[in-house]
Amino acid sequence: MANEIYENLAAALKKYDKEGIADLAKKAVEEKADPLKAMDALTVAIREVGDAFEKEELWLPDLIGAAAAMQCAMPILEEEIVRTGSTKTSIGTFVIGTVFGDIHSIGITMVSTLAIAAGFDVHNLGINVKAEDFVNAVKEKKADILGLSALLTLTMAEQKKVIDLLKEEGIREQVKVIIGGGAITQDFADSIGADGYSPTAPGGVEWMREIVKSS
Ligand code: B12
Repeated sequence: MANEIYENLAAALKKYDKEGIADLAKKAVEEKADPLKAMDALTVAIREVGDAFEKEELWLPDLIGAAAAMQCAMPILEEEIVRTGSTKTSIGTFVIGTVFGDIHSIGITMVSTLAIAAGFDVHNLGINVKAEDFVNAVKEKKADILGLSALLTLTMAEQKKVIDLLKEEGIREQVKVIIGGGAITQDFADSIGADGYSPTAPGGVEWMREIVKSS
């Protein structure tokens, strides 16, 4: 039964069926399906749409349709993740955003949701965030961890720019930086001096929990 709901969610995303996918997400919650598995099924499906776009089998309106459908299901699943995982006291302060020039938002929404559920005080700066704005937010919020997302090969360099600016401002040692996003690899993370990298939102939040535990 549960597997069927994940398959149906993926199928609704591929049909860009905004109403149907929201109903299925509600059904998944009602039937106590695992919201993380539901998100995983949607992530796999939207990546398949992305792959077809790369091969020119689908076009930009398809990406937009798939993203719109995904964003109809996500808030319902996120609410369930936060509801079942939320803790009262903050275990650390986390600032996250997608770097300048990049408007992909679904990945940071997932990381933010899981971080809230894990007990972090989360400040999601959104998309297209300039290096200065990341650095200012780290100072203002006294962030323990900064998360940077980049989905485009073209915007990966912005992650380095943020880390360099933290160094210039003399606050690099005060904050741990974790990076992620479709284009990112561990080698790239090492090359720009990031503290952490994860290809997945749950993996990233697990790393964050370990960091605050050991500090
Ligand atoms: C949906 C989508 C869009 C939507 C975005 C809507 C939105 N609100 O986000 C729209 C239609 C707007 C869009 C636009 C574009 N897109 Co687009 N898009 C995608 C698509 C299909 C899915 C992205 C997504 O949301 N995935 C689902 C989420 C959950 O996955 P994710 O973001 O990777 O996040 C996961 C992990 O990476 C990780 N993670 C992410 N961030 C972080 C951060 C931290 C700190 C951590 C720890 C982990 C982490 O956690 C998440 C879950 O586990 C991808 C294909 C793909 N394979 O990703 C292309 C893709 C990213 N897009 C691409 C392109 C080319 C574009 C455009 C340039 C198209 C165009 N010609 O205009 C524009 C770029 C505009 C811009 N300046 O940013 C290319 C990028 C190629 C490249 N390497 O540079 C891709 C790979 C498609 C392709 N195969 O060609 N896109």
